[in-house]
Amino acid sequence: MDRILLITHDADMDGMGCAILANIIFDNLDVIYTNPDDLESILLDLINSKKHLEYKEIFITDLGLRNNCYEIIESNLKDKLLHLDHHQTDKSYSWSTVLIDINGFKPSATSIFYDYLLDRFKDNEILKKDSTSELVEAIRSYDTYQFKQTGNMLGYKLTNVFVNIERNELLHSILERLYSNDTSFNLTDEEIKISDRCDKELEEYLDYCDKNLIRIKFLDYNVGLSISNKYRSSVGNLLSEKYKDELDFILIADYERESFSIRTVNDINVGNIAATLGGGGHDKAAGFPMNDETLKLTSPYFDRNILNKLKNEEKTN
Ligand SMILES: [Mn+2]
Repeated sequence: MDRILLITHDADMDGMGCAILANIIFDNLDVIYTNPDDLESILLDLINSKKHLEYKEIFITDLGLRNNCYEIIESNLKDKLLHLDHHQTDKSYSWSTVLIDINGFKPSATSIFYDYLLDRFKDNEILKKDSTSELVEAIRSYDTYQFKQTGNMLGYKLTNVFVNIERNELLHSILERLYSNDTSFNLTDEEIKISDRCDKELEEYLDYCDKNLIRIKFLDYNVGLSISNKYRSSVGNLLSEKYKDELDFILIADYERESFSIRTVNDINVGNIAATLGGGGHDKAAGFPMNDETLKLTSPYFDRNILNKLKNEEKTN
């Protein structure tokens, strides 16, 4: 019973960064990629099938614990499980370390897991390499939006690669680079090409969203409504920056996910606005569900009819 299980986030490089680090340290490793909504059923399956008994240690990284996850772990897994994360929570357990902000420094799951492993496996040569810490910092600064201050674009480029390359292929290619290169972490020529292509696509998409931005009164705010389903953070941040004097925030109607996102660069807490509409988030970035009540607030510019029409168009394309 020397197997290790890592359960990590499937959506981005921060979740995968934890899998990369675990691969460096543990030989008998299983990895499950998932999202916060599905975590509870994964834990229940693990316990009901008694598979959890096969593991010496279980790590959960980059996943906020929702629903009954805290209770399930506390009653069944607390002796062998460690939860390392950076998503807001009001619960606290001895087996859970959640770090969000340390005097303005924002950790990500990969950086928290890295610090933990470095402390526990002090002599691991791969972990100690500059190229490994460079990779960790790139992932952290992109995942926490601190790349705006640090100017570190490597995490952004890696994310472009992440959405275009099969996960295990990318994981092994990154591991190979960490094993062979001591001083710096570099993208391959192929990855640079992929990232440049994404840049160009994004630029065209932002241009399209800018041209189609609808000015509306939303609650009591002057708002730019973008009916779009891709790159919501880039769309929201860029358009809010461009129209910061004219528009309080950018509201993105994401018809694919059936949710609204809010982004602003202004001094407005959009997390509070989203909370009054059944959602939540941070002060500059938040979201709330698309339902009859919230659709009414953007009608007639965006309503059920437009939503259904767009979803049908998407299907036939
Ligand atoms: Mn993260």
